Amino acid sequence: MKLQALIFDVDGTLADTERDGHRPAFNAAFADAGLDWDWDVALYGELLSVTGGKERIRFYLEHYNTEFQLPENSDAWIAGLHQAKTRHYVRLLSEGLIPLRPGVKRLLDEARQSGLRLAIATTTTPENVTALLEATLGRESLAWFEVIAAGDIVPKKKPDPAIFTYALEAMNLPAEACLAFEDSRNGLRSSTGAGLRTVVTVNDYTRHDDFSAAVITLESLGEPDAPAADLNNPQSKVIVNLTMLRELAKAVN
Ligand code: XBP
Ligand code: MG
Repeated sequence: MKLQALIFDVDGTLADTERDGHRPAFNAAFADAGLDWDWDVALYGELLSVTGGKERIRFYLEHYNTEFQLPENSDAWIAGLHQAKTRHYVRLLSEGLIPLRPGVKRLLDEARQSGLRLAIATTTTPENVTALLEATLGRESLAWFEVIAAGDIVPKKKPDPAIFTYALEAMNLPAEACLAFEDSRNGLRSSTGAGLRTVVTVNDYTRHDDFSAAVITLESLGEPDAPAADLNNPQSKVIVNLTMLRELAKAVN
């Protein structure tokens, strides 16, 4: 089937947001609340096994900080802490410290010029998506994406396929007409669970994950002056463009 749309994950895929964005934002919110919790780079890598910030805080308390006495209304308490984290995260992004990953802007531009439809399917909070797009591509870029499916819009977060299924239904497209872009094992399980062929671009937190279900696993989308390594074929360096994506969209897994 002809390729009609590209569906992008956000964290780790559009930009390397986790280590230097989400992580310090969580720590700043903890400090504001008078908590002495410190999520260092290594611990945060372990906590990334759970998607969703609120879910991640609860997982931390259940597995890494079991002494901590949660207040009675723990859902509301965690939600308040997480709102503070979102405020810090949006501020960090607005400072322009987190760039898009190589090839992202180039590919979005090419897709728009060719009339491909664009969507986002992410676990992160909607404000975070807006802040990233505004800070990196300008305010008008929000309108490039026909659907921005984010956060608690579906009852189950990745690896559940619900968020990708939601985006497909909102676009009224079958999975065979689309490609997904992901950076993590949980993300890949979600996209392939929705029937989507998926291009994976790894980052330092995810490069050792099992990506055997991806149509291709790359270091990044690549730029003309810095092509990206194919992790399963290290001699091959690629610059992901629409010609290549149309071929991948035909690939049978
Ligand atoms: C992203 C996440 C998110 C962010 C934090 O996963 O797991 O939880 O780390 O965002 P994916 P919130 O890239 O697979 O969508 O704190 O806003 O939940
Ligand atoms: Mg991701």
